Parts: sequence; structure tokens; C-alpha cells
Amino acid sequence: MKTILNVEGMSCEHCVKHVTEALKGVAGVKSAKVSLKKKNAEVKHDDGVSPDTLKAAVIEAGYSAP
Ligand SMILES: [Cu+2]
Repeated sequence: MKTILNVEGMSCEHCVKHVTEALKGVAGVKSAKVSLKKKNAEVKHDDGVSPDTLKAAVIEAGYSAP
């Protein structure tokens, strides 16, 4: 399954890395491709992972997921 999340508040590659690691830390996430330019994250994950869980991880890392 693939989910594309909007991510706001990233300003540099460090933020991208931070969000990527936060998403990869969610159980069931296979990969996370975060784009600073597009302000989003393309996340591949198991069917049991809900978009809300992914959003929560982004928020917990200090960014917003509108
Ligand atoms: Cu940054």
C-alpha cells in the first residue's frame, strides 16, 4: 500500500532526513521518500498501517501533516 502525505514545516535536507526517519520508525512501513520541494512524503507500507498513524509520526517529529 502507498500513502502520500502532505508535510509542512520542512526547510532543509536535515528536516527531510528527520521526517524520513520518523516515518521509517513506524511499524509496518517499508520505505519513505520525502520531498522538500513537493512538501510531501511517499510512504510504502503494510495494509494495516493507517494514514493517521503516519501523520502522527510526522507531527511527533515536529512537523505538520495537514
Ligand atoms: Cu531542516
